[in-house]
Amino acid sequence: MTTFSKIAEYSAKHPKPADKTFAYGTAGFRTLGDTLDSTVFRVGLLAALRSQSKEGKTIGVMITASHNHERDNGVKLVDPMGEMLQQSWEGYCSEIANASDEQVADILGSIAKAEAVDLSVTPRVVYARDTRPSGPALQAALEDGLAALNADATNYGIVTTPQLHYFVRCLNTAGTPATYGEPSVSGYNHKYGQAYLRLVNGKPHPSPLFIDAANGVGAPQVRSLAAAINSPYFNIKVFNSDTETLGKLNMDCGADYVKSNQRQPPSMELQPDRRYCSFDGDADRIVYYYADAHGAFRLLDGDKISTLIATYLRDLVVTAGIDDLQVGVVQTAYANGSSTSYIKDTLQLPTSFSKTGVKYLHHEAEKMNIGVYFEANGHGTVLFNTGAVAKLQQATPQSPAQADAIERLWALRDLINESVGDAMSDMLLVETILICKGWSLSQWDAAYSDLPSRLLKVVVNDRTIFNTTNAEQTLTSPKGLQEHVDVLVKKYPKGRSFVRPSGTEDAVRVYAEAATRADCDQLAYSVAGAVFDKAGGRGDRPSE
Ligand code: G16
Repeated sequence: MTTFSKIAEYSAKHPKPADKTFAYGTAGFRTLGDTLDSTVFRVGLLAALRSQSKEGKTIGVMITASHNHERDNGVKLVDPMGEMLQQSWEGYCSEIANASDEQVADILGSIAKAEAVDLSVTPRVVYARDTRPSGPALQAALEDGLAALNADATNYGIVTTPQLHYFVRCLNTAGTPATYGEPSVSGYNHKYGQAYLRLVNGKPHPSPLFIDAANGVGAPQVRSLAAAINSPYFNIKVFNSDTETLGKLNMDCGADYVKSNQRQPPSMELQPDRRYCSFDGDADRIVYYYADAHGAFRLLDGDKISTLIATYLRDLVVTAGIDDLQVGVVQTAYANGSSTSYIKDTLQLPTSFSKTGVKYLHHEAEKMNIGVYFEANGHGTVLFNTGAVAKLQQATPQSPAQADAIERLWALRDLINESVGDAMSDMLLVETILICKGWSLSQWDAAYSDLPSRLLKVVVNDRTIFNTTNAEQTLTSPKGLQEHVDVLVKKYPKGRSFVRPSGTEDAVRVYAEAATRADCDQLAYSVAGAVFDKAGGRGDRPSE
């Protein structure tokens, strides 16, 4: 039986900073790493309670700030199937993170009561962290939270965020028909590596893939994956792999840098005909890029990845002769307008839009038989819902081609990390499709042309005054700002722009696209300027 008797003693070691308010945002708590001690301790308590509320299923805790600056850190909970924490519990996270030190045990008790938690169940929690310097101290705080509730806790060390999600799903499905794999790094490498080889065997060997690992945990982990695959089908060269030197994580490298700046990391010189990709700091995002015939940088972001995957899956479903197996795509407001038109008009696949945050896209994708979801920033995956699995099981092939397509769909499902967006699993999926089609990156890129787009950040005094509706594309406050944005957008052919507060950084994001690069940049900077002037901009006013 869990008692809360030890909480006060442990809590005293992890006092909450009086002047701070914490909010469980787009991807958990994210802020300066050295302010998060009390929050991570309390997340440990809540993780244990969450496990008890799920009859002792294993809950995951990941300590990471992913794409954010090295001085930041964060923490998020992973639910039993490896998915993001159920949204109704996010409020509890914020509530307990902001409680006074003396209130912690009482609040935990009231959550236990509200959720009718059986405190006699043994809590099971697994945890891991990325390579950030604040990680070890935060891990110790988490361990105190878990010890205070006598949780059965396992430390998975330094792994990628998607690997932790995978372990959680493996642990909770072991011995069931939904068994997912071995809950270890070698189990992960084996599962995804073998599925990859099943799909590409017999095809021509690819040229090397050049990977920018953002100086993060993706570097050692992708090398370990390559060692496990141990085949000319996976020949990689890893750049930006320094996880030891302070200040290097995500600095002028990584998926967020490449997507936001629309250029390769300065540390990499692009050669024509080569394939490049970038992970982010915890390897849950990936973008591809190359130099075109004129040496110009060309980006293949999350939209391009999702259209590549959706096209391939749609073609396999057609070849398999499974008529009513529907493939759909979920995007956010950041999706390039050209990608949305391509999915709707050329591929003729259903699309739907959700708010930013993979937790929202994931739930939208679950409604589709095969739901491909990606954010433009390269964060996404594919889900096969129970209807899709049943249809695949019932399919009776009438020809060798149909049998092959069905087998490939099963192998693809094994290649995909369905618990969350995963740079390494997504990379193997993209490589598979390129190898099977015999495509270069420019052939992939030729499907449609992106509209010029620009993503800017504006630092303001208080980003909580920004509220949105319409999948975060329309501001409802500050008063009058949306009307101003609308006037600016109307000036530019194919113009589109929106403003939303970030859930992971202390900034407001401005997205713009338009028919030409010059128009797009003018629109982006005029909207960012309006935000700065009318809503308490801080620091330098955004300018081209
Ligand atoms: C996280 C979320 C993503 C989101 C990104 C930016 O990514 O998991 O879904 O797109 O933050 O969110 P925002 O614009 O609210 O700051 P990551 O890679 O940092 O975990």
